[in-house]
Amino acid sequence: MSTTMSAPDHHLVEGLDQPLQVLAEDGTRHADAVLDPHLGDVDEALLTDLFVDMSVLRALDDEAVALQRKGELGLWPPLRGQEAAQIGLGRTLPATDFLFTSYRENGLAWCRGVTPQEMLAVWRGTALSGWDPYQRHMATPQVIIAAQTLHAVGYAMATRAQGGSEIAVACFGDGALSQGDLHEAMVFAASFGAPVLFFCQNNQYAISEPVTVQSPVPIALRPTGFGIPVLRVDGNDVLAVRAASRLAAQRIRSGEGPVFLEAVTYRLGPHTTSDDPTRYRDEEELARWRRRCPVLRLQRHLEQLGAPVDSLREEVTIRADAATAGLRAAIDQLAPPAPDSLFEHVYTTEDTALSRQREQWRAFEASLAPEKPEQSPGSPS
Ligand SMILES: Cc1ncc(C[n+]2csc(CCOP(=O)(O)OP(=O)(O)O)c2C)c(N)n1
Repeated sequence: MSTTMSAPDHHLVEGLDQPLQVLAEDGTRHADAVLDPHLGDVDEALLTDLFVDMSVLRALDDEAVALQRKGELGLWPPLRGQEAAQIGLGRTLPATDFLFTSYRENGLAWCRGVTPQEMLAVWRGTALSGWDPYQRHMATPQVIIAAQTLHAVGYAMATRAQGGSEIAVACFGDGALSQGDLHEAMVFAASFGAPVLFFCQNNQYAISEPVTVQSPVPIALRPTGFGIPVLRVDGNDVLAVRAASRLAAQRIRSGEGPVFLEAVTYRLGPHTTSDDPTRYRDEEELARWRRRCPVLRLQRHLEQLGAPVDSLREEVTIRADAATAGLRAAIDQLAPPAPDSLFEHVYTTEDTALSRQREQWRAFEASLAPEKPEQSPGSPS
C-alpha cells in the first residue's frame, strides 16, 4: 500500500526559519521588509510608553504571585517573560476589537482597563467571572484549553453578518494546538472568511509538555492546512508583535479572512503557582531565555537611542508601586459572595428550573441555621 502526503504550504508562513524581528537581543534595531511598513509611528515617546507598560505589568504579575504565596489568592498563572507579546498586541489593536483569552492574558486585561478587583476576584474565589465582557471588549478568562477560539470565531462571524468592522482575537498558548476546538475554529474561520485573528503565544510548554513533543512540524505550519496564512514573530520583541498585529488586523479588516500570528516567547516562571518547572526544564535553557528578556531588550534599545533611562526607571518604580498597592488594596475589598449568588448571571432571563433550585438551596441553608432554644415558662420574654 502506498500513501501520499502533501507537504504543508511553507509559502503561507512568514518567519518560519527565523521568527521576524526588528529588535535584536542587544537592543539594536534592524530592518525587516515585512514589519517596517507597520512601524511608521514608532518614536521615543511610544517606546517609552511601551517600556513603562511592560515594566509595570511585570511588577503587577510579581505582586500577584507574592499575594498567592501569602495565601491571599488560591492560584495565579504568571506571565513573566510574555510582556512584549501581550503589550505588543494590547496597545496596538483598537479597544473595540473583541478579545477572547485564556487565563494567562492578564497583560491584555490590564490594557483593557480591567481593575485589580476584577482581575483578582476569580483567583481569590470570590467570583465566578471577573468583569463585564461588553464593557471591556474582552471575554473573561477561559480555563478550558482552546474553547474560547470557537467563541471568537462565532463572534467574528456575527459581527461580519451585522456589518461591523471590529475583529475578534482568539488568544491561546501552544498547547491549544493539541485541542480539537482550535481546529474546528480554524475550519469555520477559513471556510467563512471570519474576521478573526488567532494569536498564539508559543511559550514553549503546555505545563510540562514541550512544544517539540506536541507537534512533529513547527506549529506555524499547521494553520496553513486550513488555508490560514501565518506570521511568526519574535514574541520577546514588542515592536515585532506590534507590527505583525497591525499587519494582520489590517488584512483581516479588509475582508481577506483570518490570520494566525505566532509570537515565539517563553514562560520564565511556573505554569501556575502550583507548578514546579525545575521538574521538566533545565537551568541552561532558562538562562538562554533570560538573556532574551523583552523588558531588558527594550531598555537596551532606549539606552542606544540616548533616552533618559535612569529617570524612566524612577518613573516605572512610582507607577509600579501605585499599581501593586492597588492590587493589595483590592484584596481587602473582595468579600466572600453570598452562597446563593451562584444562581445569578447563569441565564439572561432566569428559567423556572433555576428559580426552583435557588429556592431549594435557600430552604436547605435555612435548615442549617441553629435552632433557637425553647423558652421555659416564666422566663423573661
Ligand atoms: C480541555 C483541557 N484539557 C486539559 C486542561 C488542563 N490544562 C490546563 S493548562 C494546560 C496547558 C496549556 O498550555 P498552553 O495552551 O500552551 O498555554 P500556557 O498555559 O502555556 O499559556 C492544560 C493541559 C484544560 N484546562 N483544558
